[in-house]
Amino acid sequence: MSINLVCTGCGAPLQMEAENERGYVTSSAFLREQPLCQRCYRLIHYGQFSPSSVTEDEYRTSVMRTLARPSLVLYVVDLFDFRGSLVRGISGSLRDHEIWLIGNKVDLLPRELNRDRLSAWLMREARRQELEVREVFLVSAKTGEGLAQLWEAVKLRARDRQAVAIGMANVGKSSVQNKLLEHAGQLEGQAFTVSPYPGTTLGGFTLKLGGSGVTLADTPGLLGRFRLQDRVCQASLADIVARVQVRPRVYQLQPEQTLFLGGLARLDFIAGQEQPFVVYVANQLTVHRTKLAQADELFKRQVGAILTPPCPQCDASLQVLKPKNMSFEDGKPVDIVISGLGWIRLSGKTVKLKMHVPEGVEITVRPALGAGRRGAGKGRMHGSARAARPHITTGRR
Ligand SMILES: Nc1nc2c(ncn2[C@@H]2O[C@H](COP(=O)(O)OP(=O)(O)OP(=O)(O)O)[C@@H](O)[C@H]2O)c(=O)[nH]1
Ligand SMILES: [Mg+2]
Ligand SMILES: [Zn+2]
Ligand SMILES: [Zn+2]
Repeated sequence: MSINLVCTGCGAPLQMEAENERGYVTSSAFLREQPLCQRCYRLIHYGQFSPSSVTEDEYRTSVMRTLARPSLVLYVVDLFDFRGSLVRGISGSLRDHEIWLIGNKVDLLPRELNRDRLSAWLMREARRQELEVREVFLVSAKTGEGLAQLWEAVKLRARDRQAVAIGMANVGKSSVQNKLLEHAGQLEGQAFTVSPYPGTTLGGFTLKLGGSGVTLADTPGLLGRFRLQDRVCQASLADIVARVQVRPRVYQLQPEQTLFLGGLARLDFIAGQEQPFVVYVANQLTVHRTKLAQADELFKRQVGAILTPPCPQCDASLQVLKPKNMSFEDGKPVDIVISGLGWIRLSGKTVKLKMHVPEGVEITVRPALGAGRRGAGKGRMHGSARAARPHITTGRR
């Protein structure tokens, strides 16, 4: 029997035949007013996650179907991994709709990053991706920051159309939608299923809010081989995803020194003057400094042990790092961004480096995010005015 209904948590079409496939629902759960599939049930009640993700084709079909109605697109990005949040090749499909860029997880960013400049930067980056963004909101579905404003705006401007959350897996689409539900006063009953693992939402589906007349739509996210958070195992995910505000770690390095970010990325300082390298990764990730001459040997012996993640359960492709030469002339500070892991801020002094990451993981370079040398501490700051104190590690070995 095929049932013409979807799970009210993840959007998967419900079915009663195959227990191990998505959308499986028991007959008693099916009879509930808001049926939940078994996968959502286990996730919500026992924290058990069964991996399942949509293929690129399924993704596009599901998004296109959702966007067939007049929509206000809430394009959700994870501020900690902006580039990794961009859905490749989707701009064309969004062209007919108004787009708002929702920079989520703002709670993770160090406070030294000026919010106004961040918004302006997001707007520029979006334009570069050919996204005609009308508004930018910086929010945190975790702390609630910025969500009252977003809800007010949605309520006002999405009466005659649905507000659809779009974006890569794990950026927080469902979490943001749940916060909007909360602001709408719809606390009980339905909620979009959320989990720490990418690939939670499996289909596009809508939820009409009583009272306000607003309809919210959630869509699945895409996974990408170029993002580390989509490549590590479930246990290692907890080691690389930032949970609280990131504390920048400053390493004053001399040439011929190496930094390992866990065992997933490695920076070799080949040539240049002694200078600071500021690491922005999850606080719980171990950063290890060593001599360049010893780095190969250390990696061989310690990958999966001191240099972890990857762990033995992670995909074998993560146990091999591919080198890439990079050099920078004297100029403004830049960030080297490792998709799904974080970034390293260079001082702006001339430098020759070798960056190593697993095959396929994207490395990009951007002007240093937020405060540059002069801008630090100036301008309007939201929230606490105190800048995060960098943690300084000296050049001695
Ligand atoms: N620190 C922080 N974590 C967040 C925030 N919003 C969401 N998360 C976490 O990010 C993870 C993913 O959240 P989801 O809402 O399931 O993300 P999604 O985009 O719907 O993911 P898919 O359904 O897999 O595409 C969960 O662990 C959330 O708790 C935020 O503002 N700050
Ligand atoms: Mg989701
Ligand atoms: Zn479900
Ligand atoms: Zn692992």
